[in-house]
Amino acid sequence: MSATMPTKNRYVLNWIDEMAKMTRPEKILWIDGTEKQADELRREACSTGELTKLNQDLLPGCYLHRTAINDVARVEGRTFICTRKKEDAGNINNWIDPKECYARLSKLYDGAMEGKTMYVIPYSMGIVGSDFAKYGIELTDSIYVVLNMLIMTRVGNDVLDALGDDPGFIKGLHAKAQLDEENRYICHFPEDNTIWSVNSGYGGNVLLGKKCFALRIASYLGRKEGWMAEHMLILGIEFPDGEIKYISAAFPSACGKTNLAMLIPPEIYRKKGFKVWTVGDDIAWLRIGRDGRLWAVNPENGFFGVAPGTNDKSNPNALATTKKNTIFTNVVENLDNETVWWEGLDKNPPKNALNWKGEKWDATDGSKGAHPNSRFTAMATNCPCLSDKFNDPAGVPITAIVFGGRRARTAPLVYQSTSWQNGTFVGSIMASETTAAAAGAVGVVRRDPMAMRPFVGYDMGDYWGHWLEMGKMIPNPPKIFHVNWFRTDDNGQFIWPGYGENMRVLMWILARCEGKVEAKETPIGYVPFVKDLELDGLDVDEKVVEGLLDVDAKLWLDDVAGIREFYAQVGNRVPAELYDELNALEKRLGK
Ligand code: OXD
Ligand code: MN
Repeated sequence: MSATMPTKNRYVLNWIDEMAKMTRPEKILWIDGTEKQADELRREACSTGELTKLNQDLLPGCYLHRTAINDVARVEGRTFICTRKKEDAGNINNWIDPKECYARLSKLYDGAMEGKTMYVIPYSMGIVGSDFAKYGIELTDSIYVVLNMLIMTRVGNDVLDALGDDPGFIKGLHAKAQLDEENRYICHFPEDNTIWSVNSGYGGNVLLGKKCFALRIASYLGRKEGWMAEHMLILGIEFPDGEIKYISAAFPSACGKTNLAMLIPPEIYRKKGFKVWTVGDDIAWLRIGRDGRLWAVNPENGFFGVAPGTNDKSNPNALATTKKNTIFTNVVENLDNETVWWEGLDKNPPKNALNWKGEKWDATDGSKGAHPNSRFTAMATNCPCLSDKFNDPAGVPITAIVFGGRRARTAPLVYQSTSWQNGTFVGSIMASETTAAAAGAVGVVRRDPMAMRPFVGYDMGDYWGHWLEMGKMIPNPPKIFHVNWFRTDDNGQFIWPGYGENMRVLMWILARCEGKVEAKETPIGYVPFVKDLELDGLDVDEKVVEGLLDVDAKLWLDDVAGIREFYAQVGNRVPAELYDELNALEKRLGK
């Protein structure tokens, strides 16, 4: 490499040399974070068809990308945690011995960048130079990855300056190779600070700062270093007197995390002067502050949101966020005005259009135009309700942690755990059901503890142990709650209106944190008295809300049996304290 290198860090340079020897790119380009360089790359990507420039009057700075048809989502079955000892990866993760994995993938990377450019992306998760920040370098042969990373993370030479001569950076290697599904691997080597991804071009598999680093590797580092990396949104509720209380919340995919993070308060609150501010929609890094509270940052710099269903009712803030400098992936291309469309945007699908595969498409044929997992990648700073603490290196103090799942019957609208240990238990038993709404049937339960099932970079039992340890170390911990927006009636219809109305539940949660309201004790924890939920302006009967809050011991006893099975699957590192919680719950339920 030439003398014009933006760093002298020998760990960085030696590693890049080694990776380049294996992948053999024609040239190497350092990404410097400048608009000038990004623009050249956009131009190049448009010339090869990797990107399509959209209507710059209607959607300034916006582009469209299509992935390969066989490459549209994260691939949990091809995602591996490669610790030296299998038991350290645990039973929930896929595992390959690191030596074997390096050898297997080296063959796939061999010459994979021949005739191509290797882009070197120095990036920071968190604000460069802050206590929370962690640095990574991603090597990739994809301009799409570069342009997405420029939105989703903080990229540039200041990252290299902040890293200095330190070896402490996450080494990420990505090559599209042949996009061969059979040989697709998303591999994490937490003991080596390394991520190798090959044969994919889909965001969740290749934007290595996101799930791979900020959750899988970071969760491992968090355990070692005494902090937490969680699959959580962060939002602030501003009271009329200007005080802001922050909540972080973990939900499995398809439970409306981005919508909750950007919610518009119902009129009753708006009129009084309440506001909601978004700090993050997907990932939170949490540390104990000097004041003894738990403080959170969103380590990302943008949103990689699901497009379908996003509209000016469900999430006007997200929609506004996508109106400039956004990369759309796998949505419908409107050929008449060079804009984009997706199912649920509005009721006017374009007539002259291409679907996500790039085929001529018309909604009247009954097929979907956008892929259900089509995405927008947009700068956080585009978001109208972005918190002014988004760029605060200290983060925000968390008052409440909320877990949520999609349960047709079992979980009430909201309940409060009785302690940090009990709250950890509540997180560990989180679950979502696949809904068979039409038949009114209750679906299959998938346990997704803390919404981290696909994202913990080590053994799940040890991860729960880390939660318990953190609880002992936080002098003034947040209170822990569970919500369920998804209870259904006998016809399979959702009972609770959801969306912005969820703020009513968040307000009860905050009131509980401040000791302002009493609650009803049940076997699973504290649930609200209906009188303490703000129902004004809501078209839901008090009796119905009463029903939403009930705890059916029979259903919960069935659940206890399911939890036992899941704990057995997690294996022998499940902390004894969680079994104590489970046994005590079973007893309280009357078994
Ligand atoms: C996810 C995502 O899959 O945030 O959870 O993309
Ligand atoms: Mn997510």
